[in-house]
Amino acid sequence: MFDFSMRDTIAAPATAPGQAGIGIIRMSGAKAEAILKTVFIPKKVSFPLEDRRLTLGVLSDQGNMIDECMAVIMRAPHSYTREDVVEFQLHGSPRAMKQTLDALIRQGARPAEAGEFTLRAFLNGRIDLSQAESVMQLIRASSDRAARKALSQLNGGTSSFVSKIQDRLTNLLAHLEAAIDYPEEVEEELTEQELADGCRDIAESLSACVNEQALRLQESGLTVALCGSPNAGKSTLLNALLQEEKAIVTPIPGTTRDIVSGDIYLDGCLVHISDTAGLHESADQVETIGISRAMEAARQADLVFWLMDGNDPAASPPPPGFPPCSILYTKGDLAQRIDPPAGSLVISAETGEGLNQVREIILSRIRDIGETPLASRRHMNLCREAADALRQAADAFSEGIPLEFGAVYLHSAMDLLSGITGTRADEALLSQIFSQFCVGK
Ligand SMILES: Nc1nc2c(ncn2[C@@H]2O[C@H](COP(=O)(O)OP(=O)(O)OP(=O)(O)O)[C@@H](O)[C@H]2O)c(=O)[nH]1
Ligand SMILES: [Mg+2]
Repeated sequence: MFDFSMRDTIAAPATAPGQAGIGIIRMSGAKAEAILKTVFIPKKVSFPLEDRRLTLGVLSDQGNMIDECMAVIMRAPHSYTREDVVEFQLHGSPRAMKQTLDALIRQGARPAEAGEFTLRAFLNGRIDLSQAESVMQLIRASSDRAARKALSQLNGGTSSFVSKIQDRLTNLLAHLEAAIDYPEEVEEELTEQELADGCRDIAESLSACVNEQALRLQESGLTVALCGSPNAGKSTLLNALLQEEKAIVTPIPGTTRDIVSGDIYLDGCLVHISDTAGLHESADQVETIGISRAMEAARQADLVFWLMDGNDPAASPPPPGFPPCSILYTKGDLAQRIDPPAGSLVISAETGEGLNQVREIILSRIRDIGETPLASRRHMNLCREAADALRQAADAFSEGIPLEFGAVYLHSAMDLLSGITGTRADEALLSQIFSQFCVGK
C-alpha cells in the first residue's frame, strides 16, 4: 500500500535490472540533498551542487568506495516529482546498483514502491491522473502508434477532451440551476427540452469515444488471421508479408498444424499475423486440434483473409458459419483454373503481385476501427457510465419530472468524468493504478 503522506525520501533503480553500460538510481524527497552529501564526493567542485548539472564524483558507503559516477540534483519544484530529486548515473553493474541503494537506505531513504515517483508527481499537482497513466503506457508501448497515443495523453490529450465535455456540462448545469432557483423567470417547457437535448448531445460525444476495439488496437495492435483449405498458400503469404521464412512451406497438404504468428508494422501500427492449419474434414487427431485452433483464431481476429488456390479447380470457399472475411485468390503466377468474380483480389506470393493491396486492406481495417481520445479501459468505463447518467437525466427532463432529479444525474456524470483526471480519485483507486507501474518510475 502506498504512503500518501510523502514524508519519506524514496529511492529506486530507474533503469532495468541486469548488466548495462550505465545504471541510474533515482531518489526523491526532502532528505535527498542531505543523503547525497553523505554518499557522494564531487571531484572538481564542492557542495552545494549546481542545480540540474551532471557532476562527476565518487560514490561511497561509510568510506568504502562503490563506484565512480555522475550525480545530478534537480531541486523542487523543478523536478519530475516536484520534490528534490537526485539521480546517480553509475556503471550498470547489479552489484554497484545494489550497494548504492543500500547506502541510500542506510542514510535514511526507503525503497520506492512501483509507480511511487509518478504518484508523487500526481499528488504534487504536476500531472493529472490520465497523464500519470500515460507514463506507464509510454513505457509499455509496443508500436509507434501506441507511443504516439501515450505521448498525446501525456501532453494532456485525454484531459483536454474531458475538460471540454466538463465545460459543456457546467454550462448545462448553470442553466439548470437557474431554472430550479428562478422558475418563474424561465420558460419551462423550452428549457426542459433544451436541457434534454443538451444531455443527449453530450452523451453522444462520450459514447462515440467508447471504442474498445480502437483501444485494443492502440494497446496490442491489429490481429489478422490467414485461413483457407490446405495448400491454399497461407504459410507462403505469411512468409512474404513478414519477409522471413517463418512457417514451413511444402506441397504437402496439411503442413501447418499449429498457429504460426509474426508481427509487422504498417503505418506505425503493430499488425500481428497468424497463419493457421488448413480447414477441411480430417481424421488426424493433431490436425483436428489445429483446425479448431484455426477457427478460434478466425473468430478472435480483427481481420480474416480466406485464401483460395486459383490453380485448383476444387478450391473451396469459406464454410458455412465462418466469420466475415476478405477472399484472396492465390498463386496468380500459375494458370488460373477457377474464375474469380469481378473485382476479386488475385495475389502471388511468388511474384509479389497483389501484396500491396493486401497491406492496403489491412490499413483500411485499421482506419475503420478508428481512434479514441481515451487511453484506458478505466476511462472508457467512466465515460460509458457518464453517458448513461446523462441519458437518464435527458429522460427525466423529457418526462417533466421535477428538475432536481435530472440535476442529480448531471452531477453524477460530472463526478464520473472527474475520475478520469483524478480530481476526485480516492486512495484505493490511486493504489490500484500506480501499483501497475514498474519500480523507479
Ligand atoms: N507458384 C506458386 N506457388 C505457391 C504460391 N503460394 C504457395 N505456393 C505453393 O503452394 C504449396 C502450398 O503452400 P503453403 O504456403 O504451404 O500452403 P498452406 O496454405 O500453408 O498449406 P497448409 O499448411 O498445408 O494448410 C507450396 O508448394 C507453395 O510453394 C504462389 O503464389 N505461387
Ligand atoms: Mg501452411
